[in-house]
Amino acid sequence: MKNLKEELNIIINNTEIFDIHTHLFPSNFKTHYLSGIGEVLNYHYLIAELLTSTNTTPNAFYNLNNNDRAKLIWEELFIKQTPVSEACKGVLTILSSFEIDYSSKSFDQINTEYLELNLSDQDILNRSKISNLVMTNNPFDLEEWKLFEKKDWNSDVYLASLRLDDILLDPNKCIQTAKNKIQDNLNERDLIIKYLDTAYEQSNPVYAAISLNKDQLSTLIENKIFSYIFEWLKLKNLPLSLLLGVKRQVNKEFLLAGDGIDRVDLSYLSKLCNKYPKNKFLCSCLSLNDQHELTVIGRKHSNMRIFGFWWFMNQPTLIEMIMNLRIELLGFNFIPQHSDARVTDQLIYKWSHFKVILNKILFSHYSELVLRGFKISEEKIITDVNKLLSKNALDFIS
Ligand code: FIX
Ligand code: ZN
Repeated sequence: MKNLKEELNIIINNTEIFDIHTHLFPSNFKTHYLSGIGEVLNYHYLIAELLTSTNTTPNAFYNLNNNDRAKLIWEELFIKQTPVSEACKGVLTILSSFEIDYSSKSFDQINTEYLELNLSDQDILNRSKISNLVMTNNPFDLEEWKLFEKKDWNSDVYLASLRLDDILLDPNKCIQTAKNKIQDNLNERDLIIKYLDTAYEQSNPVYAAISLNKDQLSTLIENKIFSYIFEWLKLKNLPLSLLLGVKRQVNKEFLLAGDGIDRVDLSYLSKLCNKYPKNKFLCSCLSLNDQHELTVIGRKHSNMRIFGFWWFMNQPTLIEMIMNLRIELLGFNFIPQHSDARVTDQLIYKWSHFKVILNKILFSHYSELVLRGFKISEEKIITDVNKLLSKNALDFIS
């Protein structure tokens, strides 16, 4: 084998990716599809950075249109300040990957050059080597759910997931939605299950998902509706993805940029895995505090699979440390990353930044094996990288 680092680079860049959690929609779903450098600059990670590092008030910011918001973010974070945060670097990665020389240019100039690229969503998926991605689909958001009435998009590439947060946040609204759609005299529990059945038939989801704060996690196990949902998920062989440790709206004025971290008690995750041994769980935790315990839980329950570095965890320093820990405790038996992309173009930076870390980490682990006389072949690396970027996720959801 040639130089290990170079070999790893080639294999990582040639391996197809299954992106297990995004907020993307196909381009034909025009009301929800987000793309382009203006939308990239409107990312809520950058909005939070703007609102906490400049004199711009949330009110003044949100009164602007999207174009003016992007312009302001570009001026404040990229021209007046040094764009050194991970979210800022992401924007620069996207621009430089298309060889757009952004230095001393205004947002309008960059936007014009970017629009001239005329990128389709499939161009971006091809460039990032994404074979499939999982959307976030809320069956109780009827506008968003209209996607499944349309047939002009590729459901082999864009896979569905059923986002169930609303059942905990607003059960009455969900029951009403189910009642309107099902038109049957069922009790509330059966209405929800029947509605989920319909949603399942329409969307063919690969998992259901829910994000939880501390209290929601500790009470999920005794939640009446969810006890039936767990039964239903088991029948459908559908994993439940648990996104743990978000505290919504710690600063309400920031809107989508105002969510923070909550402290969760992961013993409830273990309890769920034990109570529902035939159900499958995916899990990602938002706080660094929970990562060690989560990894140990990953060694104790074969019906739970750790995935990704969610949101505030998606920082290179944390990824490197925690991914090493995961490998040390679990081998390659976890799903190391998801993009959480909201704008299609973000796939470029989310995955290219991760690949740099993956290369570094695999290099150090393989080097240690070589020191112990283990033979690393090209074939072995291809198998491992494929597991990490695709197969582990596919196997768990199938
Ligand atoms: O709940 C989620 O799926 C989160 O990923 C989002 O709500 C969050 O706003 C986000 O974009 C994080 O990356
Ligand atoms: Zn998400």
